[in-house]
Amino acid sequence: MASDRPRVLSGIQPTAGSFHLGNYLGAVRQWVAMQETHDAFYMVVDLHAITVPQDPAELRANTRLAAAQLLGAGLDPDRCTLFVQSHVPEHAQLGWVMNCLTGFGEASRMTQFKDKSAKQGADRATVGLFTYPILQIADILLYQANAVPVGEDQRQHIELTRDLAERFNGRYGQTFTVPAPYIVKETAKIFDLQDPAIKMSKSASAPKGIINLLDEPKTSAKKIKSAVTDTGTEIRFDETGKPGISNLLTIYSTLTGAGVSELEKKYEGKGYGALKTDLAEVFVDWVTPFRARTQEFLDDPETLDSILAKGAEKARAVAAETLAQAYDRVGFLPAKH
Ligand code: ATP
Ligand code: LTN
Repeated sequence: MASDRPRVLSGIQPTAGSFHLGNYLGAVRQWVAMQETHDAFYMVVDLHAITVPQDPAELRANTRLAAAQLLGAGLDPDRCTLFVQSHVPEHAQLGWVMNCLTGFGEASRMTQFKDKSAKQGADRATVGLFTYPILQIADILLYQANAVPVGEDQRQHIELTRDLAERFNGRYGQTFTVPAPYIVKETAKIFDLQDPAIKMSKSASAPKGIINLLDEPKTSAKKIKSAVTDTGTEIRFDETGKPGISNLLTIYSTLTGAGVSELEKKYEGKGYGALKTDLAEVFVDWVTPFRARTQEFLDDPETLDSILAKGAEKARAVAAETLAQAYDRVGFLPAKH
């Protein structure tokens, strides 16, 4: 089905059981909104997941779990194309071509690689982790995406994607759409509840600092109530002076739709405790139906798998066309059938 809407593409890794609140507010929330305005392609990036060691049974379960959470968050298979990256072999195929166009130095400057490889030690970090951003480039360019909704930490990868699209187009003729990052300023970086100097992250946050959406809501409510706050008592949005309170205000505002200044007024003269108690309740009210919807898809793996199979079929139709064009431009001899 051809569409005159702009294209959107994004992906999320099945590397943890549960999404966290940063994933939802920074990325997935935008995915849900953009199904209404864009021709939307969203995927669970299992090829990216194996850049660090994965237990096979867990990876398979987490891939289904990620898809169920995306549906639970509001993706609608009638409004978007939801699929699993490894079901579309064109990603790895275009990835190779892109590897051959990317400079070694250029790839070496990716901060995510530097952080993650430093954590693992140079000997344990794989070549796959090094070329991770280049596979991501292929993901995006295959779908001729105009916009890529992600959190702030992904900006550098999208910039590299733009550079590579322009390089390929310059060398071989117009082939790829040059994509733009779609990063919502307010929620681009949700911070750790215990350490508002770092982003909420499945690999870096301590358990008390991260809100996992599939945890018991009571557990998350407790974490919100014990979030670190700043000195003073005033509830005011001030990212440098009051990073803890500002983070809670961002979360509150996004989950309810109330403006930050409205919230500042509402809590004038009240203490941090009142804000945290109310936010805990807001979160529980939001997450309870999310968990129930996710569970419905987990309880019905046949439906889930059939959504993913249809998604892969739709995705392949688009990806195969772009790959054929790219192969032709590069000078590969067409295979005769
Ligand atoms: P890791 O800790 O392994 O890097 P992660 O917790 O950052 O993982 P990803 O799976 O890498 O999560 O991210 C999925 C999406 O969520 C990406 O678009 C990413 O930019 C976004 N995201 C992740 N953490 C945050 C955050 N704290 N605030 C806003 N967006 C985020
Ligand atoms: N690197 C991304 C996941 C990802 C992605 C993509 C995001 C893989 N391929 C294509 C946008 C577009 C991350 O969230 N860590």
